[in-house]
Amino acid sequence: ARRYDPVAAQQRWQEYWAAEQTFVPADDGSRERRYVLDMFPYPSGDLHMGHAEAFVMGDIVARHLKLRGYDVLHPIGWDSFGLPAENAAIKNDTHPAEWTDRNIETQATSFKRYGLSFDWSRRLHTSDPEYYRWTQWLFLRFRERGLAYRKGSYVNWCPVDQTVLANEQVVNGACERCGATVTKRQLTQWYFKTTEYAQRLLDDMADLEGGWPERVLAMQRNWIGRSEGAYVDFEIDGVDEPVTVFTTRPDTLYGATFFVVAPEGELASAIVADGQRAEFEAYLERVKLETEIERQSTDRPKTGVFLGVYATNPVNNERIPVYAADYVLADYGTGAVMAVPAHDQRDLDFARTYDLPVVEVVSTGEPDPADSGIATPGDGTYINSGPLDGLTDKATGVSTIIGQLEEAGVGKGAVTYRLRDWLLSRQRYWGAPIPIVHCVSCGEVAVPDDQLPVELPPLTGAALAPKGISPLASATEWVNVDCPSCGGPATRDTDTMDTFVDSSWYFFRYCSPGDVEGPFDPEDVRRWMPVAQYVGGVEHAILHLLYMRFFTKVLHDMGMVDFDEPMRRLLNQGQVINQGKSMSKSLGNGVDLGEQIDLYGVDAVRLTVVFAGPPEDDIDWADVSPGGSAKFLQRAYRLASEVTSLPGVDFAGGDAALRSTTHKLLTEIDDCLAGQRFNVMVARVMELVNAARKVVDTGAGPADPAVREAAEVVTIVLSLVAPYIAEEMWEALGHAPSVADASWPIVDPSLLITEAVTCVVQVQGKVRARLEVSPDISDGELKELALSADGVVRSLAGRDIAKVIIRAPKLVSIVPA
Ligand code: ANZ
Ligand code: ZN
Repeated sequence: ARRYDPVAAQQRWQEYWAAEQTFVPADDGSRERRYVLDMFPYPSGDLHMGHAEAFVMGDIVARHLKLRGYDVLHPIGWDSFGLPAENAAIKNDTHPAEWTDRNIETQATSFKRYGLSFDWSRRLHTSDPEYYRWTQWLFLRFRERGLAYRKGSYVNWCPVDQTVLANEQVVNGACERCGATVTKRQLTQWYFKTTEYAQRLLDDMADLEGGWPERVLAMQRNWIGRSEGAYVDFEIDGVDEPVTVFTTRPDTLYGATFFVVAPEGELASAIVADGQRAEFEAYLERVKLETEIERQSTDRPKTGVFLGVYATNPVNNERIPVYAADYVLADYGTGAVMAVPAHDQRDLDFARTYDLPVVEVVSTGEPDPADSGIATPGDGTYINSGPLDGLTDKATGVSTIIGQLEEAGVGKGAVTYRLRDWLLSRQRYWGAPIPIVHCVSCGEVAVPDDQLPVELPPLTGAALAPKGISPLASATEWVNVDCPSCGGPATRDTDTMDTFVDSSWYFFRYCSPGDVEGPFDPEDVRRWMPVAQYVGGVEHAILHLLYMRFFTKVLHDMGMVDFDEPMRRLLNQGQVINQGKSMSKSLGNGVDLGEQIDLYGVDAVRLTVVFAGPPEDDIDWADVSPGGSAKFLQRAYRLASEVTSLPGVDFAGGDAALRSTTHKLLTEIDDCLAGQRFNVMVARVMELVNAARKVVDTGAGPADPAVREAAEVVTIVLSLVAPYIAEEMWEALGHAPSVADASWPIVDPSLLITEAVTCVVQVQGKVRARLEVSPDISDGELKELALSADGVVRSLAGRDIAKVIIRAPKLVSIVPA
């Protein structure tokens, strides 16, 4: 038998697939369409083991659907804007495109070698002007709908990258990209109004149940963070308008003993009494240096400053002191809280530090918080609470107070969300310029559509170095333009968009590559979308997956797409680790994908990744055996190359036991594919190779048609995981290329019945019938068969039955009355 040579096969089939456009969908309506999508890569160096795992999972799904007869769209492109390219350009005194394009070419070559069934004709790069023209176009459409706007506020600032960050990009108080501690800055920035879609983003998750991992849905739900409660208005001395707080516990209003506002909000500096201003401003300076995480940490001593004014509690007219304290955040709720120290621990800690009264209004049976220092947030009996006294039901307590507030016109029931508007301005170069011009007379003016794209001016090297303002500001010729509206002198907006904007719509573009009329043709999208299967890392559970859902909903409201959710199913593959740890340079435990491929071949590496465990689990490279995978592949190849019957031979005459094994394993393989247990699928293929091997070596021999049937099933199923060797096997079996164009084998249910067992049926101890039955027949089925058997019916001759003893599958004993 021939041996399989991975290197030659890899070369040969890559060329074949490209020349024959094997993986370019027909898109002619002759077959049902399916869209399989991998989260597109960021071009940071060559592909690594993580890519090897992620992309093989999507490839299995795409190849399987194609073999099942679907017209499959499986595109690839690059998320090619972003900071690392810019940092590399500064270091090497080049343009970011240089680093970007070089890495893209490296990755593209590796993707091709890795045997992924991509349609290369739809390839896109988000940094191409022809792509970001439409990113800008979409920004303008969002702005027309009031969904993109500019406002000044304190924003997250990365002191190393010298740019602002969205809340989602701050992880435990640190910059998601570089790990630097994030600080705050007052800046005027562009935002997308994600908050307007908060409730829909929550509600539509119902459609994703079952298709998306539960933990991703939980993370999104948590991030959106819906809270129910009430707004309550408090009069404050010397302030004309009442100040509103958001509370989840309006039922504890009688226990509010002081009032707290966020130090950095506008309110604090507006209401502070003159005598307290100096102290307040000193405090504010300190707070600005704190990180969000510090401010929200519960075990930190509470700090704050009295503002010299009092608020009036609307239900009992009690006057309570007003403080500014850092545990109240400016951008949550209304930036002001009524403090109920008896039932909120942060308020209690603050009250104890500043010697403020603690009034219990819910008696829970636990010690009085004023003595214990432990707040009691639980249920109990209302006390010291006017009309609520004696009541025990919290829901009634809440609704009673809300009713009272609404009647008096000093509050109302309310819902708030933790989700913030999406801050999309970045003070960096390598992103899509914001297509706005600032004119002295006209203000903010949109760049007209026919002047898009606003292309980046060609800056390189030191010109890109972070300086706190966008590098684009230094490109004076680019910045200074005529106002599109009045023709007067104006300047371009110098910020670029967060790269998450680019990745929020790329999947639409794949449906209409190269469209010059719009970001995509709605007709093309209607044909292909929603995406049947999306594959990518769980690190995107919040950022990307929330933003792209938001974009889809806006496009829906614009009438450009007719669905609300773009991805029906989501698979989060695990990570590849080594020796129990993430691979890293400092640990020296990195495994190089290219080296593994050189050593074992693409097929063996892919098979190893798939066989290692369920797709969602992490793979420890220390526990796997690519050498073992390579050996198995040689066994599979040998089986196919030894088959001597001809293609098209009638399988019916083949070895019955092997045929039954083939169809049983195929049933299980189908189940594995449906449940995405690809590792178990590989185990079943291995069993099938062994079963066929036995028949070749010690049974009917290689000419038996059942051996061909088994080898063909092995080849087709293996083509999902190990596409190169599968092509060679398909050819060895005498078929015309390519196995990617074969049809998925169909289970013959009649072959699933395992060797029948003979069941003896007795009437009064005498054998009256023998039945051929399945070994796993149920008692009920067996009884029915036995009672209707000819010999039994004759022998009973209409008599009643006293008793039927069933010992499935071998014996039924009938006792007549
Ligand atoms: C009075 C009260 C009594 C509260 C009580 C809680 C318990 P969630 O559930 O996370 O939405 N709060 C409101 N705005 C805030 C801000 N900007 N910064 C810090 N805290 C703020 O939390 C809502 C609760 O957090 C609100 O209900 C308010 O305190 C506080 F026994 O009001 B509560
Ligand atoms: Zn103007």
